[in-house]
Amino acid sequence: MPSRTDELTKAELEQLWTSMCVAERLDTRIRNGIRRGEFATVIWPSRGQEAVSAAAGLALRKDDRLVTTYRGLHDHVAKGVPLEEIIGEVLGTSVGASRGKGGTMHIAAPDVGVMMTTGIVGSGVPVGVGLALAAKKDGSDRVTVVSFGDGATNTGSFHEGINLAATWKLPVVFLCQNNLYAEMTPVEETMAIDRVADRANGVGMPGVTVDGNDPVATYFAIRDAVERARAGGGPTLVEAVTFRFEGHYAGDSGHYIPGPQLERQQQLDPMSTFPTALREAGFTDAEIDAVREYAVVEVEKAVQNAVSAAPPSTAEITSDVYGNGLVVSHE
Ligand SMILES: Cc1ncc(C[n+]2csc(CCOP(=O)(O)OP(=O)(O)O)c2C)c(N)n1
Ligand SMILES: [Mg+2]
Repeated sequence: MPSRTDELTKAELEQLWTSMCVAERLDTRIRNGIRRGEFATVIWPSRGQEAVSAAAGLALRKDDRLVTTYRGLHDHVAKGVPLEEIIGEVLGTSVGASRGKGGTMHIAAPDVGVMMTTGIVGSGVPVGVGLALAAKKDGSDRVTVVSFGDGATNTGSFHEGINLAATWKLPVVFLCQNNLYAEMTPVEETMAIDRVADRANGVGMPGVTVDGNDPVATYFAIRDAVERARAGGGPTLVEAVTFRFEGHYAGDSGHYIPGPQLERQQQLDPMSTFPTALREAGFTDAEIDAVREYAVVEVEKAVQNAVSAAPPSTAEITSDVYGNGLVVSHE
């Protein structure tokens, strides 16, 4: 049960719940559309991880930056990418955030701070470190959050990136969404430590583990790390422990997830537990349901617009692919 709910305003709690509901609906609606043959695409479901992304969204300013992964549709929602641009990109149409040329794995929306989505596990870490270095050199107080999975913390780019960020005290928060699996492999088969957050010790920065199914606790963990980074205190590794209820990709049945683990995790599903906390905070059932209905309506509107949008024009095949010869110098 969220413990610090009373420290948030009603509007903040509503923002968390709205972000969670929209992310959950978006993920479910796209999976349903694929299954029914309504459209063909691929997604890596974020079902179960909605509390983590909602918390990050609440903790960040619009001009703060986010780097995420293929399993990042919930992160895109939380950072404010318009739904039509997300679905448009997932369906490869001209209304997509990357004008339909990137697909699910390559959603970028710089206007709201989403600088990169990547399919290369661990590769977001050095990119996020570079964005943080740029902010520091520009004298900006912008913070960068890099979101990635537990498996990514086994890569060299993760260790190299966090070491550099800690050494140079860069304004970046490393957000590990530990969903207990990397593809089909459970986390205990890929690392000998209990807490991913302990990996921060080796490079001299704080590491915290938080219940990623509790959006309020996760919000405070990320907010503290963001404040520290903004104030010049350097990076933090935040490990949010959560669960991925679906398979690795839409279409993977997840048959390798043991039944008892699934049942135990279902008791902790944030989409079921957070409403209890909201009721205790004074929300009525009607208010809670209205947000769910809002999510259904908004997602459906965006799906219909994206489905009827044109594919990218061939004239655009090289636009946004090559640079304009622009040289950015940081003297
Ligand atoms: C460098 C690299 N190695 C391997 C892969 C294949 N791969 C795709 S997803 C994945 C699992 C990553 O797990 P995790 O970091 O926990 O993220 P999650 O999918 O659970 O969100 C792997 C190994 C890849 N995309 N990139
Ligand atoms: Mg994982």
